[in-house]
Amino acid sequence: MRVFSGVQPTGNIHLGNYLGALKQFVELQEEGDCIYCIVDMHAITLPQDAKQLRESILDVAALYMAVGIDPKRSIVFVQSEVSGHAELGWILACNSYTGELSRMTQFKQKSKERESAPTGLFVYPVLMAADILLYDTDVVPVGNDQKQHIELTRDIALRINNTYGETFVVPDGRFLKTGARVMALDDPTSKMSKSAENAHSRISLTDDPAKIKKSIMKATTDSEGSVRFDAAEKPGVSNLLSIYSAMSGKSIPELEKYYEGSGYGAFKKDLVDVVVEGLRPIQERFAEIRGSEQLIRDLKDGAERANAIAEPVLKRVKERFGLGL
Ligand code: AQP
Repeated sequence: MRVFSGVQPTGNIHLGNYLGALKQFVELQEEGDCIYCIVDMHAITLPQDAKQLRESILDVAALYMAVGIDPKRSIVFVQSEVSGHAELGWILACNSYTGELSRMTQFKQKSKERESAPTGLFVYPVLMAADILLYDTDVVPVGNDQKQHIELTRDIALRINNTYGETFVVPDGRFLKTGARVMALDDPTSKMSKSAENAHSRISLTDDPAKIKKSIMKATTDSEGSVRFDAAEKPGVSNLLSIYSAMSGKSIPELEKYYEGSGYGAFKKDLVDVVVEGLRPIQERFAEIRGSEQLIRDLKDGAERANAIAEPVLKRVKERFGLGL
């Protein structure tokens, strides 16, 4: 089973990325052949500071390894180091339609905040399809917010297979039950995001205990005062319960029972401890890996190994389309 997924280096990985995607990345190493990418070309669909982007690429790579991705067992690399992504992206762009891309909710959300949206933001899902199809991927572990993009990838692959003959493996998304959609702490109706303006809307994996405490204690709840899961009526408390459950391994009913009769204060304080202790070993490993020269060596080696898989796939696609000599 070939597994592929990626994270954008648009800031530090947060609990949503971790619980929705990265935890699966680590687990899947037991089951398949895993390729994990730092998708820097996706990051530039919105303006980035070049110096900051380079740092973020290395931060995300070190965080991948700090949460338990083994760069020897899996392939870890930076997207722009393998040119096949851009090449295949163009071929897929010629086989996708503006109508289907206009329906992507992520594009609608991100473009509505600006006067004029970059073309790259519009074709982002096509590049994502190329990332996945370039490696004959079977399974794509992602958060729920990526469901629509995975569907589009499947549609494009099937369309090309039907028109040009068997060209691509048609991949499946893999979504978790708990953590698949972690919501913002300040607004539990929108997802936790790296690029949201309010830093207290998220918990980054590298946040120190004081920041974690402040963000959780400020988190939006409700006036009812009872710790119970009800995503529609109590989205804030339900989000905190999901985070608590995913970080501690305790079930939501177990937590509801434990906090029966106690207010939000005690619940939030315990959640602070669970998150701080859960992130401590990751932060210790991150500090070691981020400063090491081995990190760059692992990424270079990863790009070579990724390229060795991508090249024959791209050759096959070009042959099907009659491209080149
Ligand atoms: N809130 C979330 N809950 C669960 N999973 C999430 N993911 C993102 N946010 C949540 C999953 O994390 C992986 C990497 O996401 P990404 O960096 O490629 O892009 P994104 O989904 O756009 O993430 P952000 O954090 O919201 O970044 P910005 O702010 O830059 O757009 C994906 O598998 C995603 O599903």
